[in-house]
Amino acid sequence: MLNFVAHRQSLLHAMEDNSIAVIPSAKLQVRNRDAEFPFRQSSDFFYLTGFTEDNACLVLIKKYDQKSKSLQQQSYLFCQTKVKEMEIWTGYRLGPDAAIEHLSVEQAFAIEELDKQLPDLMSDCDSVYALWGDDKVWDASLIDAIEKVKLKARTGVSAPTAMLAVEPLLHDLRLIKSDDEIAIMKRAADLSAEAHVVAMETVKPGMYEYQLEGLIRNHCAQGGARFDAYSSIVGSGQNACVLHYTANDQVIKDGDLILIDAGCEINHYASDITRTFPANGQFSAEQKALYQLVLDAQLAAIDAVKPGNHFNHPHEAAVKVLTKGLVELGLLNGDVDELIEKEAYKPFYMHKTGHWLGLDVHDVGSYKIKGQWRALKPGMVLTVEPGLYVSPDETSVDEKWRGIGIRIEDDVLVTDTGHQVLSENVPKSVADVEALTSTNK
Ligand SMILES: [Mn+2]
Repeated sequence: MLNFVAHRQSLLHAMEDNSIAVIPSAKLQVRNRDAEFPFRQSSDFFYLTGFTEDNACLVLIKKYDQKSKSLQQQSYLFCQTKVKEMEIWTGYRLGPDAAIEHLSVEQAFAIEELDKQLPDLMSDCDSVYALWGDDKVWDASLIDAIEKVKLKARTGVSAPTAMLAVEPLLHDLRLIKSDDEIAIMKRAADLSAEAHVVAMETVKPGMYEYQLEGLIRNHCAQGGARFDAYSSIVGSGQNACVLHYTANDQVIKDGDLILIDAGCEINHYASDITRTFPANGQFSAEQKALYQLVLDAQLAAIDAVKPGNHFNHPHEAAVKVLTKGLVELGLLNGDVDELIEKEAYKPFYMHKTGHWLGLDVHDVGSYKIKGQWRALKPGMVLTVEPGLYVSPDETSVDEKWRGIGIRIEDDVLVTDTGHQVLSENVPKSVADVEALTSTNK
């Protein structure tokens, strides 16, 4: 069970004395005209409440109480009230009364009360924590509330004097996952892994890319995942060289490699897996050589995930293997160390080797602290995803290499002693991939 109360307590603990934090839910987003996307809660709001309705706001207060002469920490939730007619149209609402018990907040009110109550709640607070800059309308309403407190100055009330970003505190908490969070992320990775295997077993030249996307979506839904963690990338042939290809509307051809970057989310936690495999069950010589190189780079990078190393160590390990291999295969010429220094690999490998993973697929948490790469610590989860992409127009290399795009991505947890690959259940050796993709051919 995720412990949202503990998440709030940790944030309150990190906040300055005499401060208030105001964190809104996500809003419904329009897809077209009056049709909306399915609602997805804001990750920050979910982390602190577990509440999945829109039109809500969490207020955390850490204030010195004159009566009890002690520092009081309280959580208030503002949410939609229960209105039968509205619930008939848009669904069940928890309502403020039930919220107190269900979400273990000290008080809960109708969302319409928020503007009225904010000036009182902010009174005598020195600072206001918020996600400043996320939403200009929201920013304006908070500034308006601060102004209203200032107008009460003659009554002896003092107004906040500092507007602070809540992100450094909140996102540092989110960066280190609890055992409960890790258990959910493992389930998401396991389910996505199965879905990738299904795609490999089913692929055939002549299928549309989006049909593989549909297979993955269906498998994850049957396994209990309502949503994908992000839009799936299914790129066949040279489409694999487009890093964020999501058109997924081309026919898969005999001889194509297919790059699938897809992962479901479970209870708002993401998985993020990429595999690249041959449509007809057999790598060509060039495809196999580049694939093996990316795999070697990925294994070296995964090896570098351990406490004591920093975030960029896996990237450095991958770049070293890739550059050396590109020289051996004749795609680059020169001294390996000099080529790394000059970033000569960049036409073929232009992205970083990974990112934090959690409630968001590109999860929060800074990558550097005071200019230094962040040290890896147990409980962090990151992706390890080197690739090689030889553009169809890359005239500096022999024609036989052009149009090949490969990426291999796994989700890796930092443990006390090293790492655990959460997505280990998708095979990736050349032999295993050829065996899987040869099924039913
Ligand atoms: Mn990724």
